[in-house]
Amino acid sequence: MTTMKLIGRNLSPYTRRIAIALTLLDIPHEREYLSVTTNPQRGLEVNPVGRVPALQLSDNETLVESGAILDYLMELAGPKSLVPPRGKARRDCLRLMAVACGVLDKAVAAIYELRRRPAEKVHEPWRQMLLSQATGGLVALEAVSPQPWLQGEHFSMADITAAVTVSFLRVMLPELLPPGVYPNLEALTTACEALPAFKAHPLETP
Ligand SMILES: N[C@@H](CCC(=O)N[C@@H](CS)C(=O)NCC(=O)O)C(=O)O
Repeated sequence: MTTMKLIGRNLSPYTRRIAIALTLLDIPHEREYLSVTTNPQRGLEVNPVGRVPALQLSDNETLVESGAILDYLMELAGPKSLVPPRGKARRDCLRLMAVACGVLDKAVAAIYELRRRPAEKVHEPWRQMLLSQATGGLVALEAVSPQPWLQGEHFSMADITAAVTVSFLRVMLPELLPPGVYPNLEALTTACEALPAFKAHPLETP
């Protein structure tokens, strides 16, 4: 294998942020649109913990975990990196990405609570706890107030991660985004989704 291969589908926001970064960085790649829900066995073949995304670099090297995959891609990108190289700007970017991914982790867990359990085994207080944690992250991101991006003039992986998060929630957990509550995040997401790299990897419907 000579071209790297991104494994995972664009319904996964963790996968989608990698796909968008690959396109923005002009890194040639192939895709395997794997759903680990319908094909858990393949998920375990590509990642010991059966999750997407995975990035296959060669027949004997596969990266897992979207943050670790991005670390590799940004190293490859050098000066075109979508994460600032050092200092406060880098720390801010990593923190914003972590908050957005935290929102996703909690939202995905809340979705699994409803979709993966029999109705009589859903523990509503736990689901509400997950929703309040996800909301905490959204409120923190909203407070950053993009101008026009989360890091001012510098578009970064923080914007990509926040936007794929909001787009995913709009479809999968709209109760987390009551109309008018997150105007800054809504505007940021609209601006990101208008970019060709986002349009090249549209969110899939479940
Ligand atoms: N922290 C991981 C999260 C990946 C993740 O949770 N992916 C979901 C798809 S959105 C998945 O594969 N879920 C299957 C499972 O956990 O069983 C990352 O950033 O890559």
